[in-house]
Amino acid sequence: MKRILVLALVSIISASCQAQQHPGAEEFAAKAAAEHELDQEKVLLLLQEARFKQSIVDAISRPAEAKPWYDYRPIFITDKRIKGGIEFWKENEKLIAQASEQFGVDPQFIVAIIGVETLYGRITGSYRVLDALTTLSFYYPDTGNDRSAFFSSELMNFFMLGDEERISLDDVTGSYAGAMGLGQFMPSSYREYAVDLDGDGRRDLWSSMADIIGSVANYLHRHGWEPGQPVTYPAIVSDDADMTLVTKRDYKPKKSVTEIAGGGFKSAEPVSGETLAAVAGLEEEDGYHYWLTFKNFYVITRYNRSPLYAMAVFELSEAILAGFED
Ligand SMILES: [Ca+2]
Repeated sequence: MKRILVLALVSIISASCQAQQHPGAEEFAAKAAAEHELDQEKVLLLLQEARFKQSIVDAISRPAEAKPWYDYRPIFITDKRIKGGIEFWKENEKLIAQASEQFGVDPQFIVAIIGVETLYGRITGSYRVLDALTTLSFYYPDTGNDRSAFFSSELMNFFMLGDEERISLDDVTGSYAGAMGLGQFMPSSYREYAVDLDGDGRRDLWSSMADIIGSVANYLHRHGWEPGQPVTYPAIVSDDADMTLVTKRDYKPKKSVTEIAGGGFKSAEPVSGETLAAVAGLEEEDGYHYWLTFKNFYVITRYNRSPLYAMAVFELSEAILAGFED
């Protein structure tokens, strides 16, 4: 009897040592219950189990997208990633063809996104998603761009996802930003865009290749992918080009190719004058190079807002396609 008591006491003490009280956790759990019908006590207990991680704060403070294109490109456009993509496509040829057909997305882009995100599943992230989202919700660093509200919303979606997909929330791993599985879906995207392509009743973005491939295709489709249409063409820039035409943030195509050509950025490839485009400037070692970017480029930036990301996906997709068809 005495021994049991001692053991019970030890476990109470160790549990209380491990529990972390995060600022705002109580309000978060109350909101989870009030607005999303989640179990308040369960949410609170899970939050107490979440760990603040300085490494996550450090990582969000220096994203790869802050690099110039000439430093960013070699991270993603490598022989290993191109060959890996050709292999991945061949290994999953039937599923990729099925998803491509069903969702109207060119297959090489499904492959390239999974390649850029996780090197075809080889690097899916080793942070606990619970730690990542808790850290970024309650301890977002002062970077001049406070995204804690975004991560708090993702944390809420993460708890909802746990109930819906029967996911064990305390051991799921992902990126430092909380992106999960081979396609690196954030919890809200997982809930909104993931599909159960293998039909087993669950959307599993870690181990069902059908669900993974289908979900990436559906994501692009739902954001407006136009199959067979161009992503981007190099621009020929005149000396007196209107540099205000160069996009700074939002790559949604708003001006016609004719209008942009009038401003000094002509497409190096034939394209109809009415096509809507934006202009991307990417820094090479010898200065900026410019590109006309179309709707599909914009759709890729829905996956990750950086034009560097979209350009890396585009270049990788071209190299993989060339190798696959060889
Ligand atoms: Ca499934």
